Amino acid sequence: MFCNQCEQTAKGTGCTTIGVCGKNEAVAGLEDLLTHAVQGLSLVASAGRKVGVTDNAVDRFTCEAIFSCLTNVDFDPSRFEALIRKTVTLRDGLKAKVTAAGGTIDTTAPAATFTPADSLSGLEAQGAALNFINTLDANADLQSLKQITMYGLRGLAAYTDHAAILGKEDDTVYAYIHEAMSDLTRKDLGLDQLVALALKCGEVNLKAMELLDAGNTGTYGHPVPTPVPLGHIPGKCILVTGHDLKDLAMLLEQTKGKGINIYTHGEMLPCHGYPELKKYPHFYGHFGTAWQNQHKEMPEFPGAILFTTNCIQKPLDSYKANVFTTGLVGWPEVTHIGENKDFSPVINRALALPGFSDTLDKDSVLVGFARNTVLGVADKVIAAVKAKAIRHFFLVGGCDGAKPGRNYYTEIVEQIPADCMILTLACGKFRFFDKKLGDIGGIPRLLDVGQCNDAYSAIQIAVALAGAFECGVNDLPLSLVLSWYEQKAVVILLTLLNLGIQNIRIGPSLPAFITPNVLDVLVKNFSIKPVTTPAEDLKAILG
Ligand code: FSO
Ligand code: SF4
Repeated sequence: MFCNQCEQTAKGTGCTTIGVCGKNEAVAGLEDLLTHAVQGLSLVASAGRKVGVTDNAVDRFTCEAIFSCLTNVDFDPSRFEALIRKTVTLRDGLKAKVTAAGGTIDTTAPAATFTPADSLSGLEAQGAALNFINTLDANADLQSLKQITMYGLRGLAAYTDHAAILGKEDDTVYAYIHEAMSDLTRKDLGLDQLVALALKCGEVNLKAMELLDAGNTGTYGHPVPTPVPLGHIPGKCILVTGHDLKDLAMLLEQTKGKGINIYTHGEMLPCHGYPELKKYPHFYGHFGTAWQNQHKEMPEFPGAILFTTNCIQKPLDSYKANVFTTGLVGWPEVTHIGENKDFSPVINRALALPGFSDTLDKDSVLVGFARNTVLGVADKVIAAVKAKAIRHFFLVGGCDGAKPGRNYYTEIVEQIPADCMILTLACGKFRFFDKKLGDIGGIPRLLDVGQCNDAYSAIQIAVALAGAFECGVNDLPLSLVLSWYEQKAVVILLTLLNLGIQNIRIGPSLPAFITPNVLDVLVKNFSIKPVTTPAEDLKAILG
């Protein structure tokens, strides 16, 4: 196997025998084979669009298949087998429709005519033999650019899938995904064209995140400032992790009046700010921190645990029987809640487990500072900047992970001077989310914008501030200090670059799939820089 798509890749170069994430050789091969098969489906779908043939089932499925290959989503070989077979069935069905409509399908790429083996072991062998990343291009820089787009597509597919679940779709997004997956099979694209393809991924992702924002706020209301307890109360309990608001809403509805309290974990924390979710009295508080601490935290949780999107790690024996997955997440032998979203097995497990017997009074944290709330106090913020009460804004956001170098993010937040505001989002905030950083003129200094996908909200805040100050986003007293781990962060970075945002600092280390020459292009065009030390970076930013 070879996989280097995430930040924790082995030795900073690539996982070759087993993934640091727990992905084994079989699953790595199946992911590669699925990606190859989806390229074939995409070639047909792109040819179809040219003659007016589209198929929503194909569009939705394409995103599910691509999202399944994102880090920490699915580790179950049998689910990949089903996805690969369905890809080929859909491809062949669509091929017939496209041909009947007069379309021409380019079958020179092997992906267009790929035939899956009859057995799971046969598929695993096909996946291993594929040597997928090397099929992208023999030239290291072109391969690197194609990898950037491919990983960006995984993030884009995730957000597109989340939005579609809430009924928000746009054909331009699906069309790009199919076109880009097809383009990854081409060998005639040069450096500039592949840079453009990657930036286009960022552009389309802004649309996908806008759709998701509309889905979340349209269904559950705009988040409002809400204190979230970090302790617990006596009673049976369920812990929900991942990113899916709809799964949480359905679980809250199904647990009404059952004496079960619902706690969030990881990226579900911002859900407490949504009016249509916080209205449930049994939606109590937040337990634990970011995804990489689940082995330490989940054995301590005395109830059932539901994983809704990505971020699953191998469940330890001490709590495996309490774990359930839904949506695209999967782990072999863990009970999966299918599309009917009947959470009875989760509820029954929670009722069978002891739950909390005592009250733990701990601090609370404030969530709910997405665009509507922040822009609601924009006049105060602008006045404070003009009066020099606010000197600078920092967006310290992105992913958390296990590396010791991630202390950088805790330290920089601690060292940012008291006359600066800090916006944060995604799971990286768990390094500092419970710090008491005070306020400036009644506005808390630390504002939690939300999940990783709420980067859309942060962008809207920056654009609105730029409008108010009649300048460009790059001219605002705003610095972005980002952390990355997986491919949703890759696509968000592409979105920021496509918007022309300069001087982004990124860490804790640069992606293994970016070659020195490609990095050079990014540095020259966007002045992107790796993080150094908090003191040095603050000095460079604040002068
Ligand atoms: Fe991922 Fe990063 Fe959202 Fe985390 S982009 S790792 S679980 O911030 O949050 O999904
Ligand atoms: Fe390694 Fe990350 Fe790939 Fe897992 S997803 S195999 S940890 S590079």
